[in-house]
Amino acid sequence: MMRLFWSPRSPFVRKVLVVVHEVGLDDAIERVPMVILSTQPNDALLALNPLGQIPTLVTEGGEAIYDSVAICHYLDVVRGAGRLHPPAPDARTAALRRQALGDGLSWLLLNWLGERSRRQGEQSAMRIAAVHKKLPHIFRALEAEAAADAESFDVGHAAIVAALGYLDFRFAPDFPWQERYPRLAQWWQGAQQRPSVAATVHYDELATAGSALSRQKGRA
Ligand SMILES: N[C@@H](CCC(=O)N[C@@H](CS)C(=O)NCC(=O)O)C(=O)O
Repeated sequence: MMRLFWSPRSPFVRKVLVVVHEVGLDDAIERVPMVILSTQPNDALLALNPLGQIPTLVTEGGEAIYDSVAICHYLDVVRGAGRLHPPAPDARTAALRRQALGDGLSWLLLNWLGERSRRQGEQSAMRIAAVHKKLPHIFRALEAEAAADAESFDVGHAAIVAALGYLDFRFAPDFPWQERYPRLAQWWQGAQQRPSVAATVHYDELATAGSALSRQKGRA
């Protein structure tokens, strides 16, 4: 069995899980739960991945693979048929750019969440303003993607699903994107029909456990 160091709250993990399901490898991967706090790097994870981040995949042979871009490539191209990484150079470049767009949105949202979780007086108004400046640009690009490419699904689409899912999971009332970007909303609704997307919805295992950890800062 491969092992995936995992949390149901991470958008980068979700992208990998969408790929896992698309490639049909769900039964070949054991999920190892990790509570990740950016303020408290985890020693067990650092021993496998010097960045101390999830997702980290460990193969049957004991090789650790990170980050999510490399894991998706490994699962799809090395273990699967490469359907999510189109072989034609131009299409591959477009898929990787789409992946960067989705991952970049996830990264921005994680930073926004980190900033919001600080006490009021410690929050940086400049950092939050920078997030709000970037978001419309990112969403216009996503809206254009949705219009141009309604049917196909590659690793970039998996990254976009993960980022939008994370936005709804953490920020839904603050950024009602579905009203503002109707083509993207339509694409998103269509994507929900994919078994890989339906099977990987976020949840907060800490909130449901009522653990004190859920109130700590720096969580994904
Ligand atoms: N570039 C990485 C980003 C992964 C990442 O930021 N993971 C977060 C959880 S969503 C994490 O492990 N944060 C803990 C840390 O950075 O110390 C990827 O694509 O896998």
